[in-house]
Amino acid sequence: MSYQFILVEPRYEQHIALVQLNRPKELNALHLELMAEVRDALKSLDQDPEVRAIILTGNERAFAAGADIKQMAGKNAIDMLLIDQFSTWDTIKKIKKPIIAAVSGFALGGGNELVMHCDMVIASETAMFGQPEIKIGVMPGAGGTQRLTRNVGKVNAMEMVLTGKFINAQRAYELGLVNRVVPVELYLEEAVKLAREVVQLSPIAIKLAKEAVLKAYDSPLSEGLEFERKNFYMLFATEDQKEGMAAFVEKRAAEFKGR
Ligand code: DAK
Repeated sequence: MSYQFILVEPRYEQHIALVQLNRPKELNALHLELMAEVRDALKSLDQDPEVRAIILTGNERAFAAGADIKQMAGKNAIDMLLIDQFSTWDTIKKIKKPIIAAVSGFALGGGNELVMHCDMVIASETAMFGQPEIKIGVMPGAGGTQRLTRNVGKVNAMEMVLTGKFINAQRAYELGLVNRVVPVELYLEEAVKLAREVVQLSPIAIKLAKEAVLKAYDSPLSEGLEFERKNFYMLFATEDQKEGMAAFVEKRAAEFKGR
């Protein structure tokens, strides 16, 4: 597939794919065309058996400064409804392979919401996170009020959503929005290191474990525990479970096949 607004390297490293948002002049503002490409790329990588983890990144100055305000400015409610951007975001939400966000610079509005669709987040010291929609007369529309609140708690989410103020990488770390903060020249490398750890494990166990962790967002504890239990049992039907446990007993490295 060829893309205009993103760069995609399905074989960035063994089992690791890289997707880079690429509208640098516009600070990677997420217009509809770019989001459609992100959706298509992630979907295709999700189906690519060689890929076991995906890194989503921008550039040093911006991960993404939000949805494209210039594209949205003239729209009315019916236009927005008919565009149905939610189907794009819903597809991204359903990607089964782990996605690691490597964030530097601005991650604002839809940019921060896209980060929150990822499973782990490495931030550069220069990263800034925010939901500034309130400053342009609207509010978060791609899950910001819900995911942010679950991630950072009510009062912190309220402060970000109701003032539009940005937080820096260190504060994002303190609030649990990112896994760690590294010097700017290392953020992509650190994301790759994290991906390397994941891709050597059983892809099928990773997939079912990701699904179970995400279930915690949507369900009461008892339902989530039931779900976890079923996925846990299911893994005992895999070759990877036999291989992983045999390798432990035989004191050797496991060779996982994702079956
Ligand atoms: N949209 C369009 N263009 C943008 C942009 C954006 N969000 N952010 C930056 N740009 C453009 C600027 O217009 C400028 O373009 P030129 O004027 O040079 O042509 C260029 O990028 C560089 O930006 P600045 O000159 O402003 O750079 P500064 O360093 O001075 O400032 C900034 C950087 C990030 C603080 C500033 O650009 C800024 O405040 N940007 C807007 C941030 C923002 O408000 N973001 C939230 C947008 S609303 C939904 C899904 C998602 C959403 C809604 C619904 N559904 C599924 C329904 C999301 C909504 C949003 O994200």
